[in-house]
Amino acid sequence: MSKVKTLGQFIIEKQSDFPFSKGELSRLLRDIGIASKIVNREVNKAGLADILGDAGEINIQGENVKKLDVFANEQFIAALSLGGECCAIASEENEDIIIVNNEMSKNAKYVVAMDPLDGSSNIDVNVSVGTIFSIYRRTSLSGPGTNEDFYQRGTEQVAAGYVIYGSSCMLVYTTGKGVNGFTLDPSIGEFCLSHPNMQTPKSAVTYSINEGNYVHFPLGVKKYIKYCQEEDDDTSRPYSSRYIGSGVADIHRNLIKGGIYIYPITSKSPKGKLRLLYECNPLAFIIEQAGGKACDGFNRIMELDMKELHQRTPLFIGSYDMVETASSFMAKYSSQDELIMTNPIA
Ligand code: AHM
Ligand code: MG
Repeated sequence: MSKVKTLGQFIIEKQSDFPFSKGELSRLLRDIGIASKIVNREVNKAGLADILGDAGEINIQGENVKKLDVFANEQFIAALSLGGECCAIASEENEDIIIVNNEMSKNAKYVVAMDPLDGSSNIDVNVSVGTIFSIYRRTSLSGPGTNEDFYQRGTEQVAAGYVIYGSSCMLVYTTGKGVNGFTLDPSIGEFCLSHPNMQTPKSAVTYSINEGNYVHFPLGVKKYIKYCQEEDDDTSRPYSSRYIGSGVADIHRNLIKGGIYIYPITSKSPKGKLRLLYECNPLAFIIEQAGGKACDGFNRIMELDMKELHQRTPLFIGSYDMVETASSFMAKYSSQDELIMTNPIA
């Protein structure tokens, strides 16, 4: 008898956690798993196929779109549309929501927000990239999904997860009852439970931030970085600096080994760079479920109001004590007014 538990088996087993569920959420997670496997196959052969480099478009965030971004976006949209459990999709790659308006989906209960290929600057250099997803119950009653269905706080997420296309492919997700990680076994084409009940260390010795932007950081972040670099035996400082530039990969490593990831406001990105809906909220849900913490420097990420589909926010996320310490530097040396002044929607 094989001891391997596949993602499909695990999802069915866990369905009993939701006594009134009719299995829609399980099928949605299954659809995401299928799209991830297809994207992983393409990521693995990216160096061979003609899918490297720019697709020659600029996305709505003003960044170059890579061919794999386009491919991943299409795959996830196709899987979610055909699956019949989601009535609208919000994607980093699309300015407006995608309304799934086929007979099967138009009255579906859920909406899905996603960053189909996070870390896109790393695609053509064989460095890990990822997909992030976040699932909400719609707030509109029936018919096609609406923008308002996405304007919910992160605390309302029913499930969230990410896929990391790394040295192995992993899918990590939560439905609010802990975090579980599955590794793709390419020989059988299945995600298998490899990291049950993931917990992140309360404190650790790694900080992840793009220090190239140092001069543009708020004083609280500059002071915290200096604190990380000071010598102190009791707290094992100086800490190590690790920054891949793929948020999913940095946060996945920090989830397992402990650490803090920060993307603060900078004068280049006065509202922060990362997006609340499909990057920060799902990552915050996972990290909190694993015992960590996520804030914008002052406020809990999952309690921020959603006012724009592609809203940006600063992000401090990771080991609980490290995020607390970084926040205390923000409280001491920076002002929440910096966020409000530079962020008219805050
Ligand atoms: P993307 O979704 O366009 O790939 O941007 C998000 C990424 C994060 O994954 C990563 O941590 C960060 O942006 C890197 O930004 P920078 O190059 O400014 O450090
Ligand atoms: Mg991203």
